[in-house]
Amino acid sequence: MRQIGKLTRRLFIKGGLWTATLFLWNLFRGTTKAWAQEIDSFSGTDFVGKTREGKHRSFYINYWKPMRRINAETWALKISGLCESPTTFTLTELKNLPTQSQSSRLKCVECWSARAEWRGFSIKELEQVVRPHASAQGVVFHCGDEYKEYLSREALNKDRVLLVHSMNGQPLSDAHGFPLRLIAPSKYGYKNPKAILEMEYVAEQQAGTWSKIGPYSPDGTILPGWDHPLEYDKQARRISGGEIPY
Ligand SMILES: Nc1nc2c(c(=O)[nH]1)N[C@H]1C(S)=C(S)[C@@H](COP(=O)(O)O)O[C@H]1N2
Ligand SMILES: [Mo]
Repeated sequence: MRQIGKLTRRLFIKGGLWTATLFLWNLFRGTTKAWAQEIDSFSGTDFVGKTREGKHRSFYINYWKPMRRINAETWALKISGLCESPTTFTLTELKNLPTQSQSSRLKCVECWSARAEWRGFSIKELEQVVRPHASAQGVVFHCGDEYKEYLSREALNKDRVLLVHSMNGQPLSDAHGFPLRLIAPSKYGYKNPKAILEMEYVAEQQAGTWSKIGPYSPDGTILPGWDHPLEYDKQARRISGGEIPY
């Protein structure tokens, strides 16, 4: 009996210590977690999947995966792969490049389209610096939400294809691809990658995220058919393929 008494007492002491340790550990974890949330209130974007809850009501917002908010101070556009001088550009450097503005319509394969005024620069401005090799056929865009898209250099160097940092007179919002996105008006929305982290010059065409998961062409040129502009009251319009003129 005395033996048993000793044993339970020992177990109790050990168990108590263990419980206390667990308690303190959880307390510590709890407070550090709360503290981390306070300094990083955007640890996942609010805009995963598809929503029309953004500031620009004529747009659906589309993000492939939850994403950490991009910090303008620490973000830099990385240019890698087949080029003479791979380098990085800060947002300030990119904003200092000669800018162009254009009004163009973004059309998703899921019917809708919407128009905005975009402001940015041509890829030529970057290519003068990084000097892609002759073997570089195209660019893979790596995005903050692990979205990936490929465009040929030929497509990227066309008129009205811009890397933009501003939408309707404001810096791009997180929802629409802060700090930098591609606008290629004759291609479907999925060829307009947002929240770009890196541009990688590659030798061969690669399938992007969307053409891997859906029945969508890797090339992504808008085909003749119908469009449902969100700001035109559900009135479907005929389109003849390529950039939408209205
Ligand atoms: N990084 C990233 N870019 C992306 C997408 C995405 O999921 N992630 N979706 C694409 C698709 S399918 C469309 S239609 C447009 C939508 O642009 P918006 O969100 O500015 O309306 O973004 C494109 N760019
Ligand atoms: Mo889309």
